[in-house]
Amino acid sequence: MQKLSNYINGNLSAPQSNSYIDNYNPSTGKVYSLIPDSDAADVNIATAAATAAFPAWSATPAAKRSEILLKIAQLITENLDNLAIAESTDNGKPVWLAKRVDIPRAASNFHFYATAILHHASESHRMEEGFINYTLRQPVGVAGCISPWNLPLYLFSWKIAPALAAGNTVVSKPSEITPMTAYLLSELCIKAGLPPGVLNIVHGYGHKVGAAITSHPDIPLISFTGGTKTGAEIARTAAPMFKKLSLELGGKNPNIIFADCDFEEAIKTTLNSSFSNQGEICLCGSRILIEKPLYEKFRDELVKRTAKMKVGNPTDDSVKLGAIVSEQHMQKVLSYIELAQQEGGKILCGGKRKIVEGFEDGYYIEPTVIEGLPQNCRTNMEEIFGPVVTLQSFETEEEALQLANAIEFGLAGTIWTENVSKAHRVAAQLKSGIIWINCWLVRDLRTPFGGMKSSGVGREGGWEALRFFTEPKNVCVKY
Ligand code: TXE
Repeated sequence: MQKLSNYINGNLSAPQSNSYIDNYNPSTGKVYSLIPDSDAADVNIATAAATAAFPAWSATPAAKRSEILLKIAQLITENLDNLAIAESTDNGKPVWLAKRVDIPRAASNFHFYATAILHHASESHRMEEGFINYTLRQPVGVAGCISPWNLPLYLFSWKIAPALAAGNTVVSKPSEITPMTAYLLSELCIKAGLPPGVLNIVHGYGHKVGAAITSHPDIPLISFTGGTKTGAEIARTAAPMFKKLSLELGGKNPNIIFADCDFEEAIKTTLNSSFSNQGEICLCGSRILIEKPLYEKFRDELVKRTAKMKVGNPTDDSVKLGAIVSEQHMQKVLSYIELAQQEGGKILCGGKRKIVEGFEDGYYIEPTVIEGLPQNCRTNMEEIFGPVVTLQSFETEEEALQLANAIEFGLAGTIWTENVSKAHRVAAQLKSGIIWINCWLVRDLRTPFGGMKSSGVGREGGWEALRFFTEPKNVCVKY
């Protein structure tokens, strides 16, 4: 069985413990590879390598750093098919989705920051009294990057590309549930000629490797995407050490559908925002709020189309939903469907584990639509992170906003209306970091990305990420 390696100081190596964790293929429920069960000892070695590599990498001209990162982007593109299959095998998502979204986006992340760094300029402030200030934006040092399992290479590269472009070195940890494409990336980094120690990838559990990264005194900056509970734990560790912190956490995003929307567009996109990637995207809309006059028509059409969505073998191109990432996560999602019924919800379609012929042990769930629940129940307040959405109706704009904002999360939201004034009015009042009007998940990498409230702290994307991964220093000169 294939054994993955850590990537430390330019070498592919076994963990110090020499022990391994089973890696499951969620579409079959079978173990198919082994992941290093690394611990603090490996993180210490990786951090020492990253610390040693920092002076040379941060002094490398941006154009040279850019060249190497562009080479990595090119290698990702050349290996698109292999990487997409690997991502699907590890995560359960349809291969076509990984080919169309995950892997091209990973290449774009490197491409974007490799070129952005060439345009990264800093500010200067002249004072009338004969002084001039300029801001030096210097790389911070060793950046700790911890990423989740839902968009494995996409989110892993979203962190390490700007960190490296800005001149930091990195100690990173992909999710232990989906480590494969990060491992394949380490092979590509070697091919691309990334100097040893610049990027280190340590595989293993969050409570061992992740905790060792967040508490390491020589890692002054942490970028994390994952669950809100884990984010709170990381913040507790990092705060007394005064680390720079960027946290992208959970969501419970509303889709606000006004009666004057373009019905067909709203339905089509809502299907996507509900069930893309099996609903395992922090940006998925999981609470669909529909203006009363449209409620029944919208509900009936959504349910009709949801019931027709094909769930199954992720390598089948006609499949819309693949497998849920792990047995544990499948059980969590199913327990929320159970809870929704106890709370008085009515299942309009789906609601069960799906047994797929030939893949009987795989972790599949039927796309599920639920109605009849009040906003203040757990089903409508907590992140489920699976193919489950609830429907609620509202009568006024104020009520829509009140429902939309009545949660601890504030990551994203969509607004559907043909009334421009109303769209802007509602967008301004939604307490979320990202709003889409009459669309969903349209991503321009220049825009600020992140959430409010329990959805996170800080923004990444565009200049925001380059600002986060650098330390501003003001230099004041008398002339
Ligand atoms: O995430 P974890 P889990 C949400 C979603 C999901 C819930 C829990 O609701 O059901 O979080 O998922 C590492 N110190 N999202 O438990 O554990 C871990 O190894 C440092 C939303 O799988 O947060 C992995 O690499 N690191 C989300 C990463 O954190 C630790 C995507 C994320 O895993 C750690 C995923 C620790 N103590 C889940 N413990 C999104 N925002 O997109 C774990 N990790």
